[in-house]
Amino acid sequence: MRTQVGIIGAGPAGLLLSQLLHLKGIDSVVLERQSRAYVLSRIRAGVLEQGTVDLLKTAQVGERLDREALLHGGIELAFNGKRRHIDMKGLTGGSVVTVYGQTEVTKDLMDARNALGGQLVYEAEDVTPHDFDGDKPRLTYRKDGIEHEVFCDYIAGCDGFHGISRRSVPQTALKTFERAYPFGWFGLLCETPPVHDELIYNNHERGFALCTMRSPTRSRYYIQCATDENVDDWSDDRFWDELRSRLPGDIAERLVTGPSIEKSIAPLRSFVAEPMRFGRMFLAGDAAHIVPPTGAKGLNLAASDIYFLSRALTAVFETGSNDLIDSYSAQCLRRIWKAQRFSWWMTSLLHRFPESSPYEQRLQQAELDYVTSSPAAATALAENYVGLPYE
Ligand code: RFL
Ligand code: PHB
Repeated sequence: MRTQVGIIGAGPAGLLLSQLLHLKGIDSVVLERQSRAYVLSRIRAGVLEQGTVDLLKTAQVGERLDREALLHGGIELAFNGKRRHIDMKGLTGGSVVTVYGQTEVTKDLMDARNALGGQLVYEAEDVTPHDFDGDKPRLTYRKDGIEHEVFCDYIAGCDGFHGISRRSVPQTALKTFERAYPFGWFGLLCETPPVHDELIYNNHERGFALCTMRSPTRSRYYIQCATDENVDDWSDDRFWDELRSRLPGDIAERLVTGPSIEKSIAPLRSFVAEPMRFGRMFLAGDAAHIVPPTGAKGLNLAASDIYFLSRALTAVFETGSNDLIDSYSAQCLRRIWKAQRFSWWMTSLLHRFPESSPYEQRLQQAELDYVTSSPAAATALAENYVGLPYE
């Protein structure tokens, strides 16, 4: 098989790239290890920056989003039993975020790719990138016991943190930066109305908790948990009791519980791999970087990488100019490191760290008080939360 861009991974990054390239007349093949149903069963992000929404519209997948998504102009921070509102819209001159699940984004992209005859191969085993340091890269994989080969001009590694593309690069060519946090997030999805019309980020002595949502009838809650916690040890009732104990009294009273649709635990990690280009292979999204979810930045960074990569590849194919592929890595990394900083800061502000001293806990309280009472500090939070500009 021959294509222009061979894409590894059918998560939001890979699908969005494939769709944007198609709309520019550039051909691609997407190879995904899992089944379509499995990809759609993963419950992840919920908050989209305006830049992400604009890019999805450019990709012609904004129709259902326009109909169903919720616009949020603020968030709440709760601590010491009090709730404080951060007026993101007011503080940023009108910017809002969009609440629309990653599952829905992925489904819309899959449907759009299928409608346009996109080549998506699910359950592709042993996908391997080859010869990307030369000018004839190729991908190999196995499907239903048969070996396949895809010849291409460029490879996009959009295969997430545990993917093969980053691991195929000689370790000497790669510099990695990492921080693992001593806790995870336990998430529960439920068909009940959200407890509040805005997201509530809760700092509590028993640990962080987040009240978020997918729609007016579907809510999503997270609680900070130990890294070795096991989902099977948590009945729904145990989860609801623990969540309620971490929420301000009036919110806890209003919480509507119900049977869980999904429960999962995710470890929290910060990670960056530099650079993001190796000859004719580019890394994008979680394949190159991970942020803890507290700043809601992971999916949004995957989208901004794809903005830069689709533009760079389009320039090469349309004009033969290498300028944008040459600057791809540096351009992405500037924005990535700012999102790394913000995600680390939000995580530090809101979680209970097992090793933190009474002095550090007082500092955290002072920071919460400052960020919710100083317009300058609140503006810094707001402008990062709604998303920094692409350029
Ligand atoms: P994905 O979504 O991991 O997709 C990668 C795809 O590659 C496939 N794959 C392979 N395919 C072929 N061969 C191989 N060897 C392969 N190895 C892997 C995988 O099966 C998969 O289908 O990466 P992508 O596209 O870069 O997208 C990144 C986002 O998924 C991620 O950053 C976000 O989910 C992070 N995130 C959030 N981001 C936000 O912007 N806003 C949020 O509110 C938000 N909340 C979250 C989150 C992540 C969370 N977890 C579970 C870590 C909340 C949570 C709890
Ligand atoms: C979500 O809705 O899943 C969500 C929202 C905000 C975050 C993380 C996750 O910071």
